[in-house]
Amino acid sequence: MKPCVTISLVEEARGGPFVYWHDPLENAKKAQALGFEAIEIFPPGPEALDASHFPDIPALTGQRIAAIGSGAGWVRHQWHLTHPSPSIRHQARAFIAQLLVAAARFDAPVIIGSMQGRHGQGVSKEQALEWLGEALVDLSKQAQSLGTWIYYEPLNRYESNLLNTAKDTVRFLAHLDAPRIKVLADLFHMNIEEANVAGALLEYGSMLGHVHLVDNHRQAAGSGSMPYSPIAAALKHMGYQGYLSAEVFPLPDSASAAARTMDTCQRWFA
Ligand code: LER
Ligand code: MN
Repeated sequence: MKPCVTISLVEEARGGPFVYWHDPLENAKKAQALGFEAIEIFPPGPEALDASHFPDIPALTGQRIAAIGSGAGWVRHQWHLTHPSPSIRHQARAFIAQLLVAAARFDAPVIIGSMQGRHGQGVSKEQALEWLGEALVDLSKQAQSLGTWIYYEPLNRYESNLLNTAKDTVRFLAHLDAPRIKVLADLFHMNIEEANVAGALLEYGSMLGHVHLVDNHRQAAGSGSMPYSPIAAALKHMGYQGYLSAEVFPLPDSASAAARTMDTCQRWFA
């Protein structure tokens, strides 16, 4: 399992759970000094990943880009995949498709978290899940043609009312013809929704593609009360070899949050 940290490039996401902010190359170097061989980027849009805007971090530092977040489509534009408006749903899907192309430059999968949206405002749960499924099938095809992946992230009930648990997520994805979708397990969301986080990770099995490593209060892993021993045992049992990416508040500051994450990775997940 490989430690990773998040870097947000989105001013409108200020106050959000990202370890580092802006200046991707400087922050990647700071993370590297602490031992992080990978970073996860939260860009404002696909153009922010162009060669003219975004440094070739893999070439400059040797670090991998573990994943690219798509949540700016929601944070900046209020687009999502299950919105009542067909044109907004279309814009949401196009935004993610453009990110897939931009991220392919780094062989990086794209995350669908807050862009999944929610039902309500005249949209039934069945309808919203149908739209979500159609979008995932289509985006899976686009990911396949680029040789990359989508990470679908179930959220807690306060952020989405579509799929909150591993049980519901596994059942939903199993019925889709979307082989390029994997699951992103965010321990913060799971700690709210699952009776047993380690057991829920085991339910994902080979569907698991990425992990957001975080403590129960959205701060750095190891600073709260999350039980990492059974979680690490479950991931080891599954043979999980992906990233443990710190999506946490930069508290008390970015450097301390990153260092605490690295300690926790070495203590439980090495
Ligand atoms: C996205 O990764 C996520 O976990 C959301 O809760 C962001 O706020
Ligand atoms: Mn997350």
